[in-house]
Amino acid sequence: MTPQTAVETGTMTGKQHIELVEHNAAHNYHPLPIVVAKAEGVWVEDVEGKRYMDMLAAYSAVNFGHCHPELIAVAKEQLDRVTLTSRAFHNDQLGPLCKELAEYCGMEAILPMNTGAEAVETAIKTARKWGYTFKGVPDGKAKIICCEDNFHGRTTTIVSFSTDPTCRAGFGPFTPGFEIIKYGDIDALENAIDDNTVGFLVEPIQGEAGILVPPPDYLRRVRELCSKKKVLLILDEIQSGLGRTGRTLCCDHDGVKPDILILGKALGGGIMPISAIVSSREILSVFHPGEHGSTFGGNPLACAIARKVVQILKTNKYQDNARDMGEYLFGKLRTIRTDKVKEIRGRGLWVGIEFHPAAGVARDYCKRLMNEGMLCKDTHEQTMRLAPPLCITKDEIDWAFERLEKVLT
Ligand code: PXG
Repeated sequence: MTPQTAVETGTMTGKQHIELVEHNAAHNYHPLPIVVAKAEGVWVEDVEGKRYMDMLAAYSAVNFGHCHPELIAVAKEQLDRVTLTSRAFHNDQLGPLCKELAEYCGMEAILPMNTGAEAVETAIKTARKWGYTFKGVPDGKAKIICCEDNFHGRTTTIVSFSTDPTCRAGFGPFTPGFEIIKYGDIDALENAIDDNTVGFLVEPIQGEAGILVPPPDYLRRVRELCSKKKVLLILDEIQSGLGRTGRTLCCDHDGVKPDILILGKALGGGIMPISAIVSSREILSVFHPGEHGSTFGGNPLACAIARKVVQILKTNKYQDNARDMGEYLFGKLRTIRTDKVKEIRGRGLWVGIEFHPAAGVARDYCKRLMNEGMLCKDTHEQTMRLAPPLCITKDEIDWAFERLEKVLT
């Protein structure tokens, strides 16, 4: 069958699907050659009916598993009621979500957006305006400190403070107002803070950098320093948050509360993009009508789903399973005897396996695992990331481990 006929009859092979993307879409990704047609829990199925275990969970956007029945039910119910009002009018899901999410995070108020990058942009605007309003920073002088190897998204401002040449090259001129310091280095932060510093934007564990875990007391000391110097601590928990590390937020491990918390990905239950910054009423009071927003931000469909996500999180079921299955998986990984692996690190169900340069690139291992029926993804050249949906069972970990052991040794 020719590709055109196959498109029309909906009977395309995986190869034909990939060719369509190659020919008709920008090449801003390099996906593994699998075409998913449906999914449930930790399993996905390709267009030819082959099943794979998903050990990536859409970079933590599918923390509660694919097509979680309660989330799908809420989405379907909301689809039949109302999906979008814009913020020109109120809707009956936004208010409840704001209260429920803010309270659940132990904070006071939220500002909803859609994608993670939008929420990061929102945090940047908030911190700058807060600096001018509450800290007396001269207009146009606000400085935000960020870390080397950060990943906070793809907008022109966000790539302005990226240190990854691939993210930046060709996209200048860049937004000023950011200073980059070494991650995990408290002295570097102390030295970088000046009178015009309004915020420190940081990931509690750096995901895209390769699941880099900072020194044990880092976050606590960052919190103390930011409080002492009147600098907003802005934690990007878009990937680390909502159960991934075995606690609701990664910063919960350290008993640290940020001034601005950034959430995204799993907040939409893997169904709708919804992100938010969560903060205090005082900090969020910097915004007045017209100063910030988004057509879809706070839409009732996404809010209804996010409300169910908060309810699901309140059971602690997924956090507990991430902790227990994470310990189980790390325990098993440590038994592997191989000279290929340089380091295994992470927290909860978030694992980075770094290969020695001589052992080849991580992508090759991901391809081999794909052939064994398991999907995961490399980050940078040498690190493979495992981040399965948090509903994964012990038997499923055993299944995954068999394949990992085979491919790693
Ligand atoms: N902060 C962190 C820590 C992230 O991991 C973002 C912000 C941006 O979120 P949005 O929703 O704007 O992508 C992320 C995103 C990709 C990709 O395809 C993105 C992430 C991880 C892997 C791939 O751009 N993380």
